[in-house]
Amino acid sequence: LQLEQTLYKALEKREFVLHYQPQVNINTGKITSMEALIRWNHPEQGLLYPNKFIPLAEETGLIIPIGGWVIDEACRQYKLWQQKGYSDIKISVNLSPNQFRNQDIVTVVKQALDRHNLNGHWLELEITESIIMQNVDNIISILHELKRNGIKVSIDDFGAGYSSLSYLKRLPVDRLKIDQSFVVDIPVDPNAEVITTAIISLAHNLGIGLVAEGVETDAQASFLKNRGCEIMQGYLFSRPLPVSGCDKLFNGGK
Ligand code: G
Ligand code: G
Ligand code: MN
Ligand code: NA
Repeated sequence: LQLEQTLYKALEKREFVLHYQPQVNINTGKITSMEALIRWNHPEQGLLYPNKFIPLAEETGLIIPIGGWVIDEACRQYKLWQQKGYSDIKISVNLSPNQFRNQDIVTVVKQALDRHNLNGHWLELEITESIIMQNVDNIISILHELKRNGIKVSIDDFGAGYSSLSYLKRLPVDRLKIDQSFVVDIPVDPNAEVITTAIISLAHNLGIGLVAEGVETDAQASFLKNRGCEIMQGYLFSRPLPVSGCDKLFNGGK
């Protein structure tokens, strides 16, 4: 209960911050995108990770204003990076199912883009399989509307959910993010390798892009690279960083 009360106030007290984790093209070594990941600077408990408060935010409906803040803040920060000349990088933002259900998400996103004078093609929204299974027809029309605005959509934690593969050919999604639960077991678990390989060939054959998540070792990176998955995210490249760390990263670690 206490956390709920302080969560309610946290937005107006400006206690949320975004950290960012790069996605890297293994063949060029270049950063292709930065994923925004929310943290809560709790006055007593210190830096809290999303697993501590996002479920509560979803239960209480606070995810709507918090999620709106995330979209706006990510766009604001991204604009600053663009102005500093860090070009050809995209920004990725995670969305909760409730944001699709209870909010005119297209309007919220378009207003944030307009406010910061950004073209939609710099923005990627990460949705989960659970969003898709709720109301497929409605989701399809929202995704088409996002696409008309140039906005990219990826399916986060792909393979970890319980949705049918048949939706993939109906949905205008740009990328699958291979769930880190598979990547983490490469090369120890042959099943993880088989599943990862299958997801890669599924994406290739459907003409959908790919990102592998949770890449921690060179062995994992070369396994993925050899199978044609060239965009990767994980501790091997960088942990999620506060803005100050991102600036260092863009400037080559100095
Ligand atoms: O670093 P990490 O602990 O940030 O993220 C844990 C989980 O929290 C991930 O599943 C991620 O998708 C989710 N998450 C991180 N930031 C956000 C956010 O801004 N909104 C939502 N809905 N989920 C987020
Ligand atoms: O949005 P998503 O569910 O993809 O959230 C990514 C989560 O994975 C965040 O909690 C992030 O901190 C975490 N993460 C990112 N890279 C790695 C990694 O290489 N290893 C592990 N264990 N976690 C990672
Ligand atoms: Mn994500
Ligand atoms: Na994920």
